[in-house]
Amino acid sequence: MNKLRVGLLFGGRSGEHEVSISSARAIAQAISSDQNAQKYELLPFYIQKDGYWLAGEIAQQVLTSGTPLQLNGSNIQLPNPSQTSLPIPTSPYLPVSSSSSSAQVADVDVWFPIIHGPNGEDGTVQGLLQLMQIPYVGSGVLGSAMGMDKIAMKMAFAQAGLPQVKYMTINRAQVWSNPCVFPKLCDQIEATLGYPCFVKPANLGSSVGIAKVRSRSELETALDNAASYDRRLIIEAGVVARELECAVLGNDNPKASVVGEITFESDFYDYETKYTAGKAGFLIPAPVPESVSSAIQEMSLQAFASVDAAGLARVDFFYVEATGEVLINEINTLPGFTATSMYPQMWEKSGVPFTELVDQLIQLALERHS
Ligand code: G1L
Repeated sequence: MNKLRVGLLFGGRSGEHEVSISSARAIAQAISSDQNAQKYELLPFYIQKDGYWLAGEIAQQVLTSGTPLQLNGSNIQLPNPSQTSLPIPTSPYLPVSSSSSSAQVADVDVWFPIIHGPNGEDGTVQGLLQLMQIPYVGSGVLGSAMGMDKIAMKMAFAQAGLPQVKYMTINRAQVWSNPCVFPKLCDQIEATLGYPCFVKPANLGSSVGIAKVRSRSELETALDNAASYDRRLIIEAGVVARELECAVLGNDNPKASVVGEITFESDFYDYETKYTAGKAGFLIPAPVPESVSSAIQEMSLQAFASVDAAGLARVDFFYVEATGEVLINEINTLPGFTATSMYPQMWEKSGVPFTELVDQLIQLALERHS
């Protein structure tokens, strides 16, 4: 039987380059594990921080070492150093010309894209794979884009009747244009949401540009800063709550995992807390009443459908213990995927080990494509 060739696409131009490499390592191991090796052959494709695609030996080396390639090193000669633009299928950035041992883009039967779009706007990688007409793991263009845009996501949740924290959306022009308008905008935010509140760029993952603000001057600074990351901003009311998460797996009949809890000592779950060992802890299953976990599982499936997610997603919630309220925070269609990340851990505790999870995701990609 011919093995299915799995194109593992990782690295990329996003701020989560290193997370992508760690996730890809874990997935590569699972694909090469005893259980999966009879079915699948791994073809690694590494996208450097400058957008250059590398296949074969070099990509395998990055996976093995777990560290990014140094740019401008001896590893690669750019065809045109000034041309660091988008890698598209016809560009010299893709390994399409035959160099005997290297895998080719055209060899891939199914893509496993562990990656963000080039400018933080997502759905772009999925659009490229869609055009190639090859099945790929995870959500399509719409689901991926919805999952990266906090405003579009909240609109979908609201339409689905899912309870959320109070929020406002504003744009960069309102923050930057008229010095007479800006104080009124701040007044409105204070009146509607109060302090503390969170200022966030609408698009862009991994807590970049996010600030918790407790005063007018902090609000002004945070708005100005967030506006430098994105044209559209979102401001959310702060809640005193526990943070619970649920993993979803499937396409049209998705399943929800056991519920997990994130514990942390910092003020909120920021970039440093998220990626520094020991700063955050997981409790799986979360020690919450059964009524709370079943509500979360139900809401997770609704959220998954509301943004047109496919394959997998991690859905994050606030549990306001004082009132018993459960509020949806966000859906992540590109969750961290290292062996110790929350998403695979929640499935592990639900009876789906990592190797089987990777197998199921590939099968779901094929199912969705056919
Ligand atoms: F391919 C999947 F399964 F859909 C997929 C794609 C991307 C799973 C997880 C991710 N995660 C990421 O891309 C990352 C944000 C962890 C690194 Cl950039």
